[in-house]
Amino acid sequence: MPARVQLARLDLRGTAPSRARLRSELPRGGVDVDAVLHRVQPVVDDVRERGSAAALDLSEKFDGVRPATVRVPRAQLDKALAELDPAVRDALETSIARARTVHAAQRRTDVTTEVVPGGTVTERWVPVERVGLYVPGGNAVYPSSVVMNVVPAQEAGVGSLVVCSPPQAQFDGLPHPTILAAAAMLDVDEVWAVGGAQAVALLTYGGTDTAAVEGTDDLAPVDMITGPGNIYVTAAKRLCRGVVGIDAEAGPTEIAILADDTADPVHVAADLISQAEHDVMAASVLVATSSGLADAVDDAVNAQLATTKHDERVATALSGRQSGVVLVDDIAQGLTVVDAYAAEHLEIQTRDARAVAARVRSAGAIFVGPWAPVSLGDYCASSNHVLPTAGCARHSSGLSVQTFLRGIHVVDYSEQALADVQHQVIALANAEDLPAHGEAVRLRFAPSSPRN
Ligand code: HSO
Ligand code: ZN
Repeated sequence: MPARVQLARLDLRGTAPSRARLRSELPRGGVDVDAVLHRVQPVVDDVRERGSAAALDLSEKFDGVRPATVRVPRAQLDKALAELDPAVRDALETSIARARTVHAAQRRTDVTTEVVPGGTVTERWVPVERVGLYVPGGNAVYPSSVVMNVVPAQEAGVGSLVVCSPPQAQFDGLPHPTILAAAAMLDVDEVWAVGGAQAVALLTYGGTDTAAVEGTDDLAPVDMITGPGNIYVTAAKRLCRGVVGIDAEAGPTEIAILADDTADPVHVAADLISQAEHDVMAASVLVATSSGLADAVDDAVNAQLATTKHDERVATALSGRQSGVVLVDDIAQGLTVVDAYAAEHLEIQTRDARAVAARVRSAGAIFVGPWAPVSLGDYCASSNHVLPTAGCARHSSGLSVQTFLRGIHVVDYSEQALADVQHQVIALANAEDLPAHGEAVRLRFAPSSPRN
């Protein structure tokens, strides 16, 4: 069992820290994606040149297993679903049905604005055509992430979906059976057994799968890649971005809890531990208005560490520089801190939690009051669990139907509507020294124009 864990403390009471100081002093981890780019670039280049043959070689090298084919045969998806534990199947059904509820409500309708009589602009929402959804292997198996990626894409109307997940030696080069079963439940029949940077590259550039039994399959490139992954996946996303769209560069998971003396320390400790369980790099941060609560949480964390399964991983995450307790004077200062931190997940465990939550400006998702732990959001709240990390919630949102839509402006003007604004267009074109822009309008109405 790990030694007693003491969450590092930052005492901001009686101070008015600037935004810059908060950014530099709040607990924060960070992975150095730049440091691995030089190792990932050759992987991307190899897959770009040799397609699935390279991906299979790289799987053998990095995952220790060479799948027979990249594309998982349909029969394997059906088999995984038939063999799925009924309790897990039932839970996934609940998770899928609930996720559909919120994501279906996010669909956008086209909006046409009549700017002037005869002149309209329509914002037309069009789904991305083909999307690749990355589901990591590693420490844990995440069928829930299949749900959280696939459901918004489907509700957005994406017609063509590929789920990618690393091949596992213990399953003869197939991805984990629960991942396959989840894909089957969601009616996704294109699953590729490939992970890491090679998966991102293969999704980006495509290839040809020489299947032993089924003939030759086209591994068509996608338009966009979503889903979290390890540092190599993130580095590959950075390298392929532009050729392909990406959702975000996901970092290790984070939970922040804003709590006052009404919070139950046992619940707070359990929630901090729950996300620390993901990864030794995961971040758990308590922002407390009461040092009594902070002490009680320390005790509760250590009591729960004695029985939690992944105790070493949790202890490492909680002792890391990315985790800790921040002591604040009051809720107002606490809100300044949580906004500066911009957590992936923020729990509000205070008096009047709903009113406090309404004042938060930056978080990937907010969990209000004692009955909305992050674990609920991870699986069954109906919200999405693919959320911005590393402070990116200051400028970005989690996965939603919107992620998979493009808003196309459709400009439709009559002759009169253009005539009415011709002088303004010409004046701006001249001001920018782009007279041909103005000419394109002027000549439509000039006496020398053949139509006049
Ligand atoms: N908390 C993770 C998602 C997850 N948790 C999947 C359990 N399974 C990042 O939001
Ligand atoms: Zn989680």
